[in-house]
Amino acid sequence: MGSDSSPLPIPPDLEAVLLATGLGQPCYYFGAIDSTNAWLREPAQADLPAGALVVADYQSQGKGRLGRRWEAPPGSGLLMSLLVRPDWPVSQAVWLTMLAGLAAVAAVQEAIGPRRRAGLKWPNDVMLADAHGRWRKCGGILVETTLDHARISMAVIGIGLNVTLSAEQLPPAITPATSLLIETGQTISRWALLGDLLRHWQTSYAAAQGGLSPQPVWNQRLITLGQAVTVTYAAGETAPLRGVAETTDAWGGLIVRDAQGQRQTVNAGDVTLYDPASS
Ligand code: BT5
Repeated sequence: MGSDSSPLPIPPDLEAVLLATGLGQPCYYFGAIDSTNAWLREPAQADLPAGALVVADYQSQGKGRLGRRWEAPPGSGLLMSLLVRPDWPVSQAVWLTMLAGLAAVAAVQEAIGPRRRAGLKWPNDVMLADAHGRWRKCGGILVETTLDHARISMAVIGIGLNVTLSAEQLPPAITPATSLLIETGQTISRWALLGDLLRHWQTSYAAAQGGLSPQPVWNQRLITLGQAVTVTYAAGETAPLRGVAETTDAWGGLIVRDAQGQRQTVNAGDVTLYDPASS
C-alpha cells in the first residue's frame, strides 16, 4: 500500500472541522493506507509544508514503538499524523511527544466530559479510567524525527485514538485497552475529536516554539507519577526495575526510586503500574 494508495476526497464533516480550525493544511485522507506516519516520511512527500495532516480510516501496518503494531478496525478510531518542522535541538525532541500527549488527552477529556478521567502514562500512552478507576489505554503517540546537524528538521507526530471500538474489537495488549465508546456509551465524532486535538496542539506548540517547556504540565497529566511501577526494557535486555515513579527529568526520562532507595533514570522502556499488595 503506502505510495500505491491514493488520497480520497475529504469527507464533508472532516472538511468542516478543518475549515473551522484553519489547521491541517494541506490534508490527505485515505480509506486505507499502510501507516499515516510512514506515508509522511516517504521521499515523495519530502516537500510538504509544516502543518500537513494525514488521516486514515484504516492502517494495514499501523506502527507503535520498537517495531510494535497499532491495530484498529476500519473507521473505529482517529488515525492521524501531523508534519512539523520545529528546527529545535535534538535534546528537545521529547517535547513533541509531550505536546502530542497533552493535546490528545485534553481533546479526549473534553469529548468524554467529567464522568471519566483521562491521563497520560509515561512515555506515550493516552489512558482512560474505567468504571472502577482502573487505567486503560485508549490511545498512543509515535513521534518520528528527522535530524539535520543535530537539529529537528522534520518530525511526524502520529496519534492513534480508539473512538468507537467495541469490547470485542479491542486488540490483546499488555496494557489493557479501551475506547471512548466503551467508557462513555456514546459515539463521539472522530473529526470533532481531531478538531479539538489540533486546536490544543496549535496553542501549546506555539508556546513551545517560544521556548516554553511543556514538561511541568505534562508531569501534572502523568498518571505514572507517585505510583509503584515495574519498568521493562526492550527485548528484556535488563532485569525489570521495580520502584516508585517520582518525577521526570528535563529530557522526559522517568525517575524511579528503587527498592534500595536509589534514584534510577529510565529513558526508554515500558511501564506497568502495579499493585504492590498483589505481588
Ligand atoms: C504506541 O506504541 O502506543 C504508539 C501508537 C501510535 C499509533 C499511531 S496511529 C497513526 C500513526 N500512524 C502510525 O503508523 N502510528 C501512529 P507502543 O507504546 O509501542 O504501543 C504499542 C502496543 O499497544 C502494541 O504492542 C499493543 O500491545 C498495544 N495496542 C495496539 N493497538 C492498540 C489499540 N488500538 N488500543 C490499545 N492498545 C493497542
